[in-house]
Amino acid sequence: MDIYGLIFSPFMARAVIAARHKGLKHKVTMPKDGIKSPAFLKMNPFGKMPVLKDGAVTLYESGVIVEYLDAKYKSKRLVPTVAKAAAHTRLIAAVVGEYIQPNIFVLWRQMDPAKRDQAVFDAKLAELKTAYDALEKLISPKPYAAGNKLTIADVYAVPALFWLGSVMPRIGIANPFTGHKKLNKYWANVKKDKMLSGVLAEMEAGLKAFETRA
Ligand SMILES: N[C@@H](CCC(=O)N[C@@H](CS)C(=O)NCC(=O)O)C(=O)O
Repeated sequence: MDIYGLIFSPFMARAVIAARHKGLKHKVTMPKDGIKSPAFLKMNPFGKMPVLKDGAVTLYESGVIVEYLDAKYKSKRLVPTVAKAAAHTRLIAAVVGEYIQPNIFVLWRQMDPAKRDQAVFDAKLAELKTAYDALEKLISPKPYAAGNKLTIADVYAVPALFWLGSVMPRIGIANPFTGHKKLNKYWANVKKDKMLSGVLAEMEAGLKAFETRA
């Protein structure tokens, strides 16, 4: 299968983590004419990454891709079958997807104080803090976000926390998890996981290349 895009995109990283967790053979590629080319727009009319091509199936939207991979390739399930456990993993994913990732992007785009709408910036920072307070209550780093198995909670949390760790020091918040014992422990656990730390290294290199591009 092909996953189109650049891995430093958190949405892209969700798809890649899901595929790698399941041991699916895949290629991560940037389409040669970019994501706004007519050929790419045929696969995703919004011209955004990721796009998954799995045989005759072409999909966009990271959440849909992750759910598709989990439904089609049933080993190493990302969403537990028991309703309560499933809801718990999805709740963590939702907090990350709705309240962490979008707010980090707003802060990233407004890192330069001269180009900042301070009221928006402050509101997004406050919402972000509420979100990781919520996450601190929800996660149980044993060692993964929802327990002893990697789930959809990690698929969402790992890329978002990578972005959090990259953006926050640049706006003067060295360790956003100060006072968040479980989040600190979780992040240390993530770095010990071979597959996840490999993804993080690729995200780091990708973000650096993007930010220093000519
Ligand atoms: N809701 C989409 C968001 C995808 C998205 O915004 N991708 C960004 C990369 S982080 C993108 O491709 N942006 C390029 C653009 O909008 O031109 C998903 O979950 O897949």
